[in-house]
Amino acid sequence: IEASIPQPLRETWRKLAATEFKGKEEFQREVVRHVETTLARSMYNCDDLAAYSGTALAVRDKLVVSWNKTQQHQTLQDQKRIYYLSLEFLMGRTLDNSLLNTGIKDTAREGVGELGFRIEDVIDKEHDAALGNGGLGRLAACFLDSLATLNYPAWGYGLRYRYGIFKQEIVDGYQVEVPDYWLDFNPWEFPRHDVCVDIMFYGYVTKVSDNDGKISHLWEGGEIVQAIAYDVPIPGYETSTTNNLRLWSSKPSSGEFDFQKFNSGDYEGSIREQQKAETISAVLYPNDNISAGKELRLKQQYFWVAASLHDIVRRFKKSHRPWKEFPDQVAIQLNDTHPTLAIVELQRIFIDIEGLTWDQSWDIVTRTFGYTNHTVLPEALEKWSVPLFQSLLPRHLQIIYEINLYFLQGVEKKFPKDRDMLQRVSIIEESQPQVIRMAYLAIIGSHKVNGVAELHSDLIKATIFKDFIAVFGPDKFTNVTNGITPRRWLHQANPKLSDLIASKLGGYDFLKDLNLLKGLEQWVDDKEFRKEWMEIKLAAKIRLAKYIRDTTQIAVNPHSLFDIQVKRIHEYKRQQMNIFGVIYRYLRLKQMKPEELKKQVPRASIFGGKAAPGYWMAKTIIRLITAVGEVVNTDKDIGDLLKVVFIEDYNVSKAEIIIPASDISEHISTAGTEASGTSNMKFVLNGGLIIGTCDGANIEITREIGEDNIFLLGHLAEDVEELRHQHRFGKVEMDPKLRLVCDAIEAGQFGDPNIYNGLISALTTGCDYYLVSDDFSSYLATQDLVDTTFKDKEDWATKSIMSVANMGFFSADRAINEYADTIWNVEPTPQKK
Ligand code: 475
Repeated sequence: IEASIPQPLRETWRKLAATEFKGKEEFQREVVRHVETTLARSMYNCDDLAAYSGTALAVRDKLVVSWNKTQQHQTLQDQKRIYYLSLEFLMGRTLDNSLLNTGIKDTAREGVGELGFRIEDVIDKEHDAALGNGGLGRLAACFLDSLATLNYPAWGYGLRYRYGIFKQEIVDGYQVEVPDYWLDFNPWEFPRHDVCVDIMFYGYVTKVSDNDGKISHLWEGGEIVQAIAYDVPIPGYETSTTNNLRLWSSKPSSGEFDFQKFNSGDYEGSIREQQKAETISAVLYPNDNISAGKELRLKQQYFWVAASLHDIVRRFKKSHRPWKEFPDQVAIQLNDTHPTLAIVELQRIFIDIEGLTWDQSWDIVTRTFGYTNHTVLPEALEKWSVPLFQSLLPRHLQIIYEINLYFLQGVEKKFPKDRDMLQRVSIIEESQPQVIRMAYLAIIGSHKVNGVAELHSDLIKATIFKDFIAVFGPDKFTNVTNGITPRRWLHQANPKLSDLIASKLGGYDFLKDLNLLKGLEQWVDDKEFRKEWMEIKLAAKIRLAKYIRDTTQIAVNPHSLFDIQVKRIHEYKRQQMNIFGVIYRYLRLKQMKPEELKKQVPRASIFGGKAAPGYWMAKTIIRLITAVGEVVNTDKDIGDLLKVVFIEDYNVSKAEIIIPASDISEHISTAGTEASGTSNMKFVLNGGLIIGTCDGANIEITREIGEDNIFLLGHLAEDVEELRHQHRFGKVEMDPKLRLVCDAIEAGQFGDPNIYNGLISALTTGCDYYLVSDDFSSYLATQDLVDTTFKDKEDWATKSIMSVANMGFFSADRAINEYADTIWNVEPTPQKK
């Protein structure tokens, strides 16, 4: 590449090339330049928001330098790249993260300080990039951070939604959804108007045969929408590697503008088609762990997958290698089944466009893909109706039928005459109408399938994918336990704790090798250290208490036990069990004599999380929480002994304030339902203890930190089936304590009881599918144990420190290295400085 540009020209470019910051003064000059020129403001009208904008633009300019270098370097290295396909990237804010990862936070703090601003206020002006629902989307964001930090050549591919997850407002105790228009000012993205791909929908397929009688398929006559790339730089921590996240935005293709209508005066009609094209990337579906099956969602999936594959294939073609080397250059990871169409699309590209045979093509395809499953909940498993597919993607449906045919022929050979088996593993489910089981397609088209925690990976093998073990053998299925990035979830969210740890471990290396935390064990008996540790926790609680007072007017005592459950509201996550427990506590307190009351541990029960807009039961749970708060928080008998708070609009930036402030956090899903959970890891890494069920990653957290340092409760996954069976046959009496709670609700102690009919009948006539009744007494007893333990401040501090010291395993870096080793077969590409 070098040689193609004449020497003198090269030198001129080099001399003028953009460079990294050389110090505070240059940083300041750049901030002021952006405020004065890019934003056309001045010192007289520069508020916090303008200061944020100027700072972000200055930092962004520098990110671009390492970003360009990394991309050039990776292209020259020409080795295998990882492509992480995810419909969700829950990034949160970028400025603080960029400052920390590039090591210029101190410069920035001083720099903006001298310009009259506090860096915290500036950072706080940024709008979250909330292109995700919950765990799956945030995992993708943590993985991008680790991929860059570990110098893997990796790209994320997603959709550039104009509206991210809705903003939640609480009005009269109920959730109200407000659209999240976040693109007013987004300095972190770079439109690539030159990178655009035409994507077709609908149309028809014709068979044509050439002179040799070779048959090929033409898919034509459909509607065309254009995909435009927007690139987001992803800087690693303390490395020059800056990877790329490419998000696709939809717009009408130039051919779609209806000039005839326009000329005849129907201006509105002429732009109607255009608007239709733009709706594809307009909005993120707000469902977590549920598949809604809407046509627009399928359009989003194909649009994003087709654009991404076009890009990947184009990049591969530039290397002029033979097709069979494709899997040596490309690893594509499917984040759940949302991008499963990529398997079909790549097969289509190879056979319809590049002229490979079916077998050549299928071999390449299956060596390219890996599939990660994130849930066993039946309502979350994607199934698309065949008639919908037939109309939207007729050629893809044919290919799916063919994949299924060859697959079933193989199964038939292995299990002759087992018609039941054939029906069970078929990609097509024989329902009315027929549906396509996307998870099965993803398994068949990938070389590895993984779950996200040990229990979960075992469960998928034993239940939903059992037959596929028989077909493919056990080696295709594996586990990669989730992890979190310690950069955002410790260093950024809790800088004081990170600094204290660094002071004892002799530096910040633990942020890149989290196992080094083990060194904290040596300090567990150090008086001064323990004191500082607990002071940092208290400071985080004071900060959260202030936030709660400012936003809800509720005064919580920072010395009370902070019991936090923040996550999407879902029956399987059992926020209802938590609030029932709070009600039970309240009823008990109301019965106590003054001398007894004095012995109680004051508590603040803090909730946060969004309910999917159409999820009635989840919304009812929110209403019950706010209603209990209204009663309890104003009860003069109770005072500080119990406060109930619902924090509005839980998101990534709020998580950064909330998580460092927990004494205890709740991860109490019905055993076997939460695939992993990742906030459990974040809370423990910040010195909070957890109360939880034997579910998801709680089990591995227990293994790592020791069972003395976690409060486990409830039945095991292996008991669940039998318990549900008993409920269905009416053999379970409701737990008497839960009965008391239901009676209080039904008596109207928390307002109109009719509101909660659904919630209560789920426990009775609804057969208590999530087994709240079965776990309730265990839950209450364990909460009592939490109280007792909390009274012993020294014991609590020891548990907190020992837990953090043993959390190394839960770094997303470890998870990414496992993917690289066992699934992608990729090596890091570090650059020399
Ligand atoms: C699990 N989301 C957590 C986390 O592995 C786990 C999004 C769109 C449509 C349907 N579902 C989704 C999920 O399924 C999801 O977020 N799953 C979560 O993935 C990361 O830690 O246990 O519930």
